[in-house]
Amino acid sequence: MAISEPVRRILEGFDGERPGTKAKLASLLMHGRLAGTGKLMILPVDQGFEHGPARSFAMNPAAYHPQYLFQLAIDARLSALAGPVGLLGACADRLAGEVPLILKANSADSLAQEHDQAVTATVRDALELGCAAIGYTIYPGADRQYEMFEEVRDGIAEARANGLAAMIWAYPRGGALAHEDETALDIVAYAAHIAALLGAHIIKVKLPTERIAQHEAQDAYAGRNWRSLETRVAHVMQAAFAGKRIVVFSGGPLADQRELVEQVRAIARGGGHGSIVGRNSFQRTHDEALALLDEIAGVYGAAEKRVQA
Ligand code: FBP
Repeated sequence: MAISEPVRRILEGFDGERPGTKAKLASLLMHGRLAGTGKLMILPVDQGFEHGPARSFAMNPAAYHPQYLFQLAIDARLSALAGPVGLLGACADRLAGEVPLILKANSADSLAQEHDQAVTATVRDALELGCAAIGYTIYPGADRQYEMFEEVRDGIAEARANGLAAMIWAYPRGGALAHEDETALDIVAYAAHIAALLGAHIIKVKLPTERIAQHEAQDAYAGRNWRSLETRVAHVMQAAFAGKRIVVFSGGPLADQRELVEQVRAIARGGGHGSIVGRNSFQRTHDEALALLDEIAGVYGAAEKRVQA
């Protein structure tokens, strides 16, 4: 596999990393419609765990079936499918090699009140499933954040020792954070930075708002205009080791296609590495999802059509 120049530059940002882990990052960056562009489009499907099955799949019941979700990622020629061990295990053997996999190795449900995640899979599971990476959620700000950081530290160390890449879903919440603080610019940038410091190669955050939540950070953010999403994305990239870590932005709840594509344009202009779009993919019909993902891929510079002539 020849590595494109944009991907080579991204990999240089990981100099000092183990060759096996860098090769896994290269395999993600060189797969699918966005292969070689330096951008990623990932389908995450852990919402059944996080939000419950009906809230996740009732809108498009085909999506209750793991094979539908695999096939969607394959048909859209996405960079990867991310999900918990049971979901990946349901189809990984039959569809081995058709789409790179990221094992979501911790999970939470919305039945609990505490902001915490249980470790629900191991590095061994990721290796057996043929995954390129293992992923964990952290909740910076939560009362149990330090235990989560320690669990993730152990998981990432083991993943790297076994030649896997590591991804962190960095979602501030809980503790003293008000709901609107979770997506405040300073808080999202802080969460991305913590994820980079914990050793994540790929970091997932929500799109930041203009809000600055921390009183102590007001001065540091004063005197700049944060009105454009592009500028805010660029700041989050800065917080991720000056753009040396791969940062992808989440899709969020089902939204209008035009609005989503506008957000993707801002992510691209701000130097973000791509999108991780779950509900907005599998809560649409298969054809509508492909149309949306095609348009997003076009914004990120996909060179070829999804279905080759
Ligand atoms: P979406 O594109 O559906 O927002 O998926 C991204 C994701 O990170 C999922 O992996 C996760 O289940 C979900 O968001 C969590 O969303 P929330 O924090 O809003 O519960």
